[in-house]
Amino acid sequence: MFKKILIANRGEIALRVIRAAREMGIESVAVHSTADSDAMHVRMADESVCIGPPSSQQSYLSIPSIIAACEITGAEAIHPGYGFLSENAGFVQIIEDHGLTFIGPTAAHIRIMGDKITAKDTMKELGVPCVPGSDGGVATLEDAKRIGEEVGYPVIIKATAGGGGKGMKVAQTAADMERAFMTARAEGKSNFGNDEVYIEKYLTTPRHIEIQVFGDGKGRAVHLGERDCSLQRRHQKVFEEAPGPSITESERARIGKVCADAMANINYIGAGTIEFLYENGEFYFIEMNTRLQVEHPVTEGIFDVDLVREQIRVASGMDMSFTQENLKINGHAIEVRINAEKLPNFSPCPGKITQYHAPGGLGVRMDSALYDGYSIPPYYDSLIGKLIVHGRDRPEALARLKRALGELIVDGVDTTIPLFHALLEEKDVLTGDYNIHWLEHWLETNLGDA
Ligand code: MV4
Repeated sequence: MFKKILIANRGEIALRVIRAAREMGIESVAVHSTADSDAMHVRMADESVCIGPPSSQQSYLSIPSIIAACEITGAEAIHPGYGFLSENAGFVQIIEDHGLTFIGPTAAHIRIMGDKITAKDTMKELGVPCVPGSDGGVATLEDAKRIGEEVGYPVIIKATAGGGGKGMKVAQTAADMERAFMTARAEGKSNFGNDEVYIEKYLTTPRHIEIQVFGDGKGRAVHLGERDCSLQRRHQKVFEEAPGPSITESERARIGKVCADAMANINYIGAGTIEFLYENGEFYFIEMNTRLQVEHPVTEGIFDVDLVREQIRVASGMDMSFTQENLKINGHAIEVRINAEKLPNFSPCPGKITQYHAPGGLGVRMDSALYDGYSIPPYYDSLIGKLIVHGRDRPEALARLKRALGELIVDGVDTTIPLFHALLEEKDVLTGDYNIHWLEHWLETNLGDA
């Protein structure tokens, strides 16, 4: 096992990793920008290294600075958290070239899943059900129109290098194809330097269901059920839960096994998430994320596992501490993302926290790097906390969420807390009857959010 690891991240996820390391008897090294000298992850780690000025580009994304911080402190492995360098295959290669260990998948797996066409080809080959559409890339408008007719409109054109909804255009009819195809290509080119696109049948009212997988890199892999992350605004998730309210035990077992077998087959190592659209009882693969995700705590809640501890174990060559047979779901968990944002438009709202009080009690977990007097810098993501609740069933988790939100105090900046108070009054949220468009419709109707 490692004696010391470096966390190439900030905020709540840096604390999350430091905590797991400490419980394992591993020393932690924080890195930080000059804007984060007073940040909680710097205080909580055993050691810290300043790696650059405020801009992410010159600090949390600066590979030479992070490698140098490892060499200075003697850290043997790097945990990337999520975002920043977590899905950067070049970073993984450089880490390995320096004789260090990346706590995450191989550069090859990151590369495969980072290119959406290659990811889909690979998953299809492994027996994972995919959205019907083009086999691979579509180079010309003629081909695009032919595939549109074959698949049937509406279709969606997606940039192979895309993500976060960029480079994605719906064509409602054949007449719409030229505009959609050209725009998707142009967005792929300008955002990612890659104009290759592919085409899928457009599913109109799906849920976003993602399967948590975990591999040991030696041919063993398990699944830890699904999360329903359908409540999103502009591709930013705001409310996530596990298990999915619409997923039956037999569906979970079936799609879970397909995913676990696929990961075993490719010797996947560490945590991963296989994203599906779910409509009319069918799962359709869209993408795979080769990292620990923001919403991983809901899965930890219902399976009573520490996913970060498992990531560190397998990265050091140990086995996972669970098997598929001893992974059993207990109850229901919900996470809400507390962002420093002003409603109704969710505009970022950095500033000084004049008072912070975290909720507590049975079944409540607050993952946050906030403290009284902390100043949220304007340079990074607006996520300032995650409130995760667990109950014996969904109604109990919802009641606990409402109770815990009532205890939570974040003064000094605007936050998304009022949104959750309002959502917990909605029948569709209480019954779990929502899809990927529900929240944007609700925001338009109730807050006038464009
Ligand atoms: C789709 C889709 C409908 N049909 N693909 C959005 C981000 C990217 N990860 C995939 N996305 C979608 N792909 C087909 N074939 C609808 C979306 C989509 C979406 C997916 C998940 C959660 C929220 C969403 C919001 C809008 C569109």
